[in-house]
Amino acid sequence: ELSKPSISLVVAALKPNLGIGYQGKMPWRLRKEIKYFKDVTCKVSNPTSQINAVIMGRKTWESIPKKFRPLPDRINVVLSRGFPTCEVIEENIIHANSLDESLKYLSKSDHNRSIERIFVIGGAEIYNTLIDDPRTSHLLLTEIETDKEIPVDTYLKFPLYDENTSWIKQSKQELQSFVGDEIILEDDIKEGDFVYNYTLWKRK
Ligand code: FOL
Repeated sequence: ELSKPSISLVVAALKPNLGIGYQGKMPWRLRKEIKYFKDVTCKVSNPTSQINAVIMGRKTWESIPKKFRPLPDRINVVLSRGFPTCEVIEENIIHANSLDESLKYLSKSDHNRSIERIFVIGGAEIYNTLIDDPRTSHLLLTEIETDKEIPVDTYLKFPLYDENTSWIKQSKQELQSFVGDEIILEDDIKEGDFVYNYTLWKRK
């Protein structure tokens, strides 16, 4: 058997409280950041033989503009407790009623291409469950800062900055190696009222 796909969380959050949402939407629109999201989640070692998967909750699916979904060049898995087990809706869209069902589906080798990486792309409930799941090996966190008062009602409950955390922030060099040389990593990117940095965390 070939190597199992890694599971990574991908998320952008406002420091220091790790706010990610307000009234069902993201509190910002960061053009370069969403391009980074697209580049990172699409990138595979060998595009003719591999593809990545994105796993998201139903509300996150509904929040993606219709013209962008399913997210192209990725297998899109949508989770809802109301879905019946696991079914293929169309090319690149899978419905599942649990994370375990979706991982079981993705591990079956009946796809044209093998799955290199699995990215969990939200929302809050799924992130906050998966951060404590030992199958999640990586966290790609975009740390956003601002001077403005940004209304936020949804937060990551991530133990990153706790004293006994098992999550370690990796060097920029480690992040570069994870995303590959084609992706240019700038520091302190400024867009509107926000400044942000891309980070990679690994479980100890
Ligand atoms: N992680 C990070 N780092 N940034 C995000 O914005 C983000 N967003 C989500 C999950 N993890 C994230 C969930 N929300 C699209 C829209 C919303 C969304 C995720 C993706 C989307 O439409 N993406 C398109 C590109 C759109 C564009 O070019 O404007 C894609 O193909 O990925």
